[in-house]
Formats: sequence, structure tokens, C-alpha cells
Amino acid sequence: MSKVNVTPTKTQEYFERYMHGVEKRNPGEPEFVQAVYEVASSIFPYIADKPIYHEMQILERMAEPERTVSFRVPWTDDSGNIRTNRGWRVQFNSAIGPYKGGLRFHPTVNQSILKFLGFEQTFKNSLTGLPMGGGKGGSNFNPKGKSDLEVMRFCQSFMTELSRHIGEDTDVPAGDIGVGGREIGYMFGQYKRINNRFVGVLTGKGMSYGGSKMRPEATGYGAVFFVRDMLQQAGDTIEGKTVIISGSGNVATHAAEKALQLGAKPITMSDSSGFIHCKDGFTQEQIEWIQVLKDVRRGRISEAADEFSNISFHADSRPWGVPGDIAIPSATQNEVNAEDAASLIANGVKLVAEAANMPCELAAVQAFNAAGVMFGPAKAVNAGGVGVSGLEMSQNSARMAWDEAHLATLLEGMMKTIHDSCVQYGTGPNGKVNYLEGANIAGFVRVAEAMLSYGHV
Ligand code: NDP
Ligand code: 2IT
Repeated sequence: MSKVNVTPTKTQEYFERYMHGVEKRNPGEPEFVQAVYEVASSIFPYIADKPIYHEMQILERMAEPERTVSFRVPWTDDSGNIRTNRGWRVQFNSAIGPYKGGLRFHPTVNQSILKFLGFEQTFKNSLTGLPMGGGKGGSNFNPKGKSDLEVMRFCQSFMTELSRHIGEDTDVPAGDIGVGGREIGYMFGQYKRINNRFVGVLTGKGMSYGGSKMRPEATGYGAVFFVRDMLQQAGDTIEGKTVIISGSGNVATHAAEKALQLGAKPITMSDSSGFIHCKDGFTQEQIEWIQVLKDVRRGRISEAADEFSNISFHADSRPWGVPGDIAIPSATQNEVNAEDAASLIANGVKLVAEAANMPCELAAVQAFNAAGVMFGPAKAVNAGGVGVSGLEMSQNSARMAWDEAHLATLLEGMMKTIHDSCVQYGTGPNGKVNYLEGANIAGFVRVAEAMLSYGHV
């Protein structure tokens, strides 16, 4: 074991050397390098006076997945053609519990994106306080335009291969982009059939077969609870604030719903074809209509403007040019760039909360910080989803189903605890909270302690 004598002045040099190594070992994986950069830039200053972390190579080990499997997923389309996709599971870190994290089905999925998501998931899951390691998986399969039967055949083939790598105490996948209740149902059914065991191997299941109340709502609701807690910490309130949301899937629609319930005014949503704007603020009826449009009818967001006269559609653009108090990006990674950030800042945005994973490019985050805009990082803001997944695992192990009111209380409490951990680790000498640093450090500490206990593994 090499002895390293670290002084704060050496921190930048160590950080740069570390990032150089990460880039060299992960060629062609810009999203993964971006995620490591963001975490490591908070952790290096934190461990500058804690040489044990350097001696034990904790950050070096954290940036290497414990295991990555990739596999062929053959399936037959409705015309009888054999199609081939690629599937992956990145089992990133199991220091504090079984690998846990979603599955994404989207044509852009590749190893870099799944590694960034698995890396982030490790720290996010740690923040929840529950015993869950980090993992992520998925496929470059595009569910758009596929029939239900095609999606079923794909999910069954995907699970036939994935099933040998997962288990209720080993690795517990869930949903993410392109994977919702329908896909989880097909995959759980196939796992059960192959293994002849009814266990909590997936979360986000339907209520009739082991799903948890509040799991569908958890990510979006949790994100808005976190926003409310950030505002409260700053002596402000969410009531009356206009909220700009991107995306129109599970996370976005539930964020809009909770914002409305807490007295705020959600005014935009989007999909990959453009965004919709409702100056009056979406009503509950409109939000539910959009949920059915996207999750059941699988239509385009422009249809909302055809249906409601107070909603306008803006093709091929994102909502960041619309004035508002709070922005909650809830679609995908790198959907807010420096230019978008400049426009949000010019329009007077007070708070940006990442409900999607890494939706803000680094330059955008830096711009928000420089402008004094409060910034809530994804691993804290969207942790309610995996948090309630953890509670679904507990209920499955105990063969119990808790009621909705109990789970709603647990979710709200969990978000407050995560908020307070960010405050504990992220408050600077000026009394201002840097939530990005706070979340990174608080998430890191627990995983690092466990890794130190295990020795050189
Ligand atoms: P959904 O599949 O339910 O919805 C995704 C939404 O984002 C859709 O409106 C989709 O539009 C849009 N979108 C996806 N990719 C792109 C893209 N490349 N460009 C523009 N728009 C895009 O996914 P979720 O709501 O579950 O996930 C949204 C984000 O939240 C992701 O970053 C995910 O990782 C994160 N997240 C999800 C959690 C969960 O519990 N589901 C938990 C924590 C984080 P379209 O329909 O046109 O494709
Ligand atoms: O990014 C995420 O936290 C998720 N997609 C949810 C993961 C989970 O296991 O519920």
C-alpha cells in the first residue's frame, strides 16, 4: 500500500491526474466521464485531508463497475422478421447492498450512458439511507411504434438472458426511460416462469403482483418535495411559483401533479417532438389526459394542443425559453446546455432541480452557480423513485403491502432526510448550501466507509 501525504494544494493535481486516468480507461464514453468528473470534483477537496481514501484507492475503485454484462436480444417482429438488439446490465457497486437501478429501452442506449447512470445510482441509493448498491441496464431497443406483442416478445427475450444475472438479493432492476408498468409486467412474468420463484426481483411492479403503492408517483412527487424543502431552507415557499417542466413521462407528469397540489403552477411539458405551454397552468384533468396520451395511447405531445384551447405546441424546441420561477428538467441527460441556462437565468429562474438523470451539462450547472440560482442535483432530487423501490423490496421480503398513506409519509420523510444530508455536507463558510457538493459527499461517505471495511476488494 503506497503512503500518500495529501495537502489541499495537491488536490487539483491529484484530481487532474485521476480524471486523465478515467478518460484513458474509458475511451468513447463521454457521458460516463462527465458523471465521474462531476462527482470527483466534489470529492477530491473533501478527502484532501483524509489520506486513507487515497491510500485505499477508493475513488479509483468506485469509477470501475464491479461487472458489466452485455448480451444478444433476438426477437421476432409482427411480420415474422428476426430482429437483434443488444442488452446490458452494469453492476456498478454492491458495497452497501444488492445492485439496484432501472432498465432503459431507448435507441440511444449504449455502454457509456448505462455506466454514467450506474455510477450516479450508487451515490443516489446511498443517499436514501437504504441498503441498495448501484446498477443500471437496458437496451438500444426502440419501443416507439412497436405493437404490444412485439414489446412482449422483446421483454421476454431480454429477461431470458438477464435472469441469470439478477436476483432479489443480488440485483434488482426497475423502470427508466421506455420501461414502465407494461414492460415490468412482461419481464417479471418471464423471470417467474424461468425460475419458478415469486420473489421481489424487479420493482415498479403492478399492484396485483407485489408492486408498492406510491412507486409510480414517487420520483416526480419526491422531486417536488425536494424543491419545496430547498425553498423552505432559503426562507421561501413553492406556493404561487410557475414551474417549467420538460418531458411528459412518468417523472414529468407526476412532478406537474405534485407541483399543482402544493399550490404552484406547472406551465410546460415536452417530448422528443417539441414542448407544450399552458399559461394558465395545467389542471389536474389536463395532466391526467397527458398521462393517458403518453403512457396508454403512446401519442405525441402536440395532441394536447389539439385537445385543449389554452395549450400551445412548439415543435422541435425545448421549454427553457419560457419565463418561470422554477425549472424541473425531467426528460433525459444533457437537455439543458449553457445557452439554455443563460436564457433561464435571463428570465429570472430562481431554482433548477434535476428530476431526470444529469439533464444539465456541466457548463449549465456552472452558470447557475455563478448566477446564484439554487441548484438541486439529480442524485438527490430524483432519489424518491429508487427510495420507494427500496420500500417495495422490504414489502416483498416481508410478504406485506403497506397502505398508501404510510408510503406517502415515508417518501416525504426520506426526501427531507436527503435534503438535510445535503445541507449538512454542502453548507459553505458563507452559510449558502451547495446541494451538488452536499449530495456528492453525503452519498460518497457511506459507500466509502463500507469499501474501507472490506479491504482490497
Ligand atoms: P419515460 O419514458 O416515462 O418518459 C421520458 C420522457 O422524456 C418522454 O416525454 C420522452 O419523450 C422524453 N425523452 C426521452 N428521451 C428524450 C430525448 N433524447 N430527447 C427529448 N425527449 C426525450 O421516462 P421517465 O419519466 O421514467 O424518465 C425521465 C428521466 O427521469 C430519465 O432521465 C430517467 O433516468 C429519470 N428517472 C426516472 C425514474 C423513474 O422512477 N422512472 C427515477 C429517477 C430518475 P418521447 O415520448 O418523445 O420519447
Ligand atoms: O434512475 C433511477 O433512479 C431509476 N430509474 C429508478 C431506479 C429504481 O430502482 O427504482
